[in-house]
Amino acid sequence: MIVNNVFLKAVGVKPSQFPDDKKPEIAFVGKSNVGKSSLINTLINRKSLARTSQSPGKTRTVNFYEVEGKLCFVDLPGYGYAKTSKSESEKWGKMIEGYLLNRKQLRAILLLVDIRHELSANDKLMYDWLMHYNYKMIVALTKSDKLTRNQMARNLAMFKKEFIGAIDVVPFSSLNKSGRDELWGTIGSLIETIG
Ligand SMILES: Nc1nc2c(ncn2[C@@H]2O[C@H](COP(=O)(O)OP(=O)(O)OP(=O)(O)O)[C@@H](O)[C@H]2O)c(=O)[nH]1
Ligand SMILES: [Mg+2]
Repeated sequence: MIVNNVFLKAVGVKPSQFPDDKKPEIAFVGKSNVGKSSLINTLINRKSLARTSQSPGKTRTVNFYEVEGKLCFVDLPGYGYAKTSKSESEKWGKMIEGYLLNRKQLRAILLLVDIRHELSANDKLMYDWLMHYNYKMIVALTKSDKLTRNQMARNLAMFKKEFIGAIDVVPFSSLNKSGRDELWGTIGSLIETIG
């Protein structure tokens, strides 16, 4: 997919601030610092339209990026940020639920996990919750540039078993762009079939 036309359409923390057009949306979900904003930048060929940071907790709002006038990528704040206070994490929960529940335009979730690590309790909760609600899910295994080919193959096989309900499980690197084409292929056919 060649992307020429993308812009930040809306930023919000509650449903009344979310855009109300009908474009299909894909939401990027995962632990803080796993690489959600970086993955969006890679998919849309932009260096830093979605703001990224070395320290977790960078994305604090729900950010809507319209892509080629056709679909919308939704960048969400990450979960499991250790320094977050209880009231902050309650706010996070409300914001995420406010988006994920009842969002008619939402067609699929792109769930991100770090390919190097075992799933956290929060990752498992999120996956189970998403499966329970029948979301269509694509999994990106991020930071694959940090592993050797053998390690990558081993962890990919492990994650495919964990994420048995996902449409696709794809090793990905925002450094060397590997996995980009496969992710676009899966996103493209999903949008074509379910619009
Ligand atoms: N080596 C490597 N680093 C990555 C990759 N993807 C992201 N990073 C780095 O990981 C850090 C976090 O990336 P972000 O894209 O900001 O992560 P995020 O999931 O949006 O984080 P929050 O907004 O805090 O939830 C940054 O320093 C990125 O450069 C990757 O594929 N490979
Ligand atoms: Mg982010």
